[in-house]
Amino acid sequence: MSKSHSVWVSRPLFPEVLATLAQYVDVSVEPKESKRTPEQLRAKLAHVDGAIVGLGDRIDAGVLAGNRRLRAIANLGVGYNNLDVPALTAAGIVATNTPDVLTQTTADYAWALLLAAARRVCSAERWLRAGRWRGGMRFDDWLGVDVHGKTLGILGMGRIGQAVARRGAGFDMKVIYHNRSRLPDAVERECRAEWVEKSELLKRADHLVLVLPYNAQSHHAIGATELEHMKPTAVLVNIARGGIVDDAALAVALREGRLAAAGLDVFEGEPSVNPALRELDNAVLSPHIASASADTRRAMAQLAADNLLAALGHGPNAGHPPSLLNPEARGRRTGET
Ligand code: 8YV
Repeated sequence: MSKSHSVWVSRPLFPEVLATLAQYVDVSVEPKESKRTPEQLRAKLAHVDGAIVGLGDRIDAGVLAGNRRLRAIANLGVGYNNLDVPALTAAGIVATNTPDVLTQTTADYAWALLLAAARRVCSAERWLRAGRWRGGMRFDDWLGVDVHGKTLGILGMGRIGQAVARRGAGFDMKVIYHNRSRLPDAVERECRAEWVEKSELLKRADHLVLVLPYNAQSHHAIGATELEHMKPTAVLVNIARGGIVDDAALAVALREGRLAAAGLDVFEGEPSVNPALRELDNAVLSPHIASASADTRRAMAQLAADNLLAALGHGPNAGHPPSLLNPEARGRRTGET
């Protein structure tokens, strides 16, 4: 029997999550994730009440133009720079994201990249797999840089930045951070983190982790000038967003040995990756998987589904999406619960 609302899911999701949706609404799911043009997105959204989208789906005023039906967009991610929230709000469309459920898993991955890049794990593994470990290895081969006991810098100190900072204690690290607003004293104490100016962060950090949201202000927050101020023994980790780092400038710094290594999970223009980065042995590269543990991706998908159902007036949270980005959008569309 057809239900009162229809939703579109822009990529395959966990079957149990789709089953939750299907209890309340008609669901159409794309068989694979793919980059869609604004025209394709407009067509997909034209005849549905809600949608679950991901970071590759850019939902802006152009995509929404002429759409009189859509009432809710649930983003699969805590970052939502793919959503033009003011345009959604103006159109009376509720927008949600997936905070909290991915904080610890994403912080773990920052450490995975930091350690892998600092200790050359991936290039050593490539070398071994290539059959090049035949004895005669020198005692001073494969020297990396230490992580323990060093100063960890964090740019962006929201939930994930704080979770990265807390892990620093286990490695006996001093933690310094820069954020637009300073954390309350109690949180700084708990994270054992000291606020510093950005220029000082760049100079003092032995290793630097980027965890800030992407917007016009954070575009190329780490560019050629910033890289010049970092230590040549430093590792740079980007688990935030492509575009926060000037990837071309980073590739030059890594090639010239002005930075020891980088661990990158996000890229400008991903899924394309700057070819200069792909050629570098001192760059550890992964395809935007910081939140990708089985438990966390399932929890993100479930939260997106819960948000969408609630926004459309279904399920235990009916009318109250757990992670609403634009409360001012509610009630603007006729017929909304
Ligand atoms: C992605 C993320 O959503 O939550 C975010 O902002 O960047 C990630 O969790 C996920 O990797 C899918 O692209």
